[in-house]
Amino acid sequence: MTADEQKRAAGEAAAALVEHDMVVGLGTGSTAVWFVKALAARGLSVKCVATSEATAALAISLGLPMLDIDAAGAIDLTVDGADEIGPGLALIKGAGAALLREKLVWTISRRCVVIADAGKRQEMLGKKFPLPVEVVAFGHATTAVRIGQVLSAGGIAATPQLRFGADGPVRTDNGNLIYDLACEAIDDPAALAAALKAVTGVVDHGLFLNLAERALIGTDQGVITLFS
Ligand code: A5P
Repeated sequence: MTADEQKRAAGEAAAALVEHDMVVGLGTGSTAVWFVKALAARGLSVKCVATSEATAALAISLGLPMLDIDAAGAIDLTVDGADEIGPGLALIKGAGAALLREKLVWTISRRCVVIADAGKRQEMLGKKFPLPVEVVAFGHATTAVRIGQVLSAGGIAATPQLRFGADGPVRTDNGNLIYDLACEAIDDPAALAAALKAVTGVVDHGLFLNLAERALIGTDQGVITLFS
């Protein structure tokens, strides 16, 4: 099975968890796309809250009814991808630069299900994927220096790298910038999460801790479920 086939299997398995009349959080990224398509194909009476403009556009094109996050208030079930899945279902997210809206949706969800291909599982967070941090544009280089100091204090020798796309620095849906932190290993995700969040200018980071209720992982042997 290719990684994309595994993503599709996980997304379709997650769509089977959705019930009539639920408010559903729609994740962002290539795995979440499979979920959104499978959910739309079920034709349930649901309302959806999107975690990015891209996902909203896809969902609307498929006829899914959308709800503003503030109108939703609470969400029954959110399904989203991840870049790394570590012990206890601690996650790194944000390769698609949607981490802030994702976290806003996840934190008001009764249940969060992460969907992924098998390659996303890691024994320790940070080994494979850089940790994204969303930063306000004003003074961002100064904020990056302070992020570097936080990393040094935590024994992480990484220099924050401003994320670029084809047209220059990547802007998030919220107009902010992304710095990527190639941590190599994150021994204490909770401590790093708190220290990053305390830096003025940091809006949020891609560490999603104690949020996922379960993971549906596509593997060559089928979709396996991991619980937190
Ligand atoms: C979007 O910002 C991310 O958090 C994605 O959910 C994550 O990068 C997973 O993306 P894929 O499903 O494309 O691997």
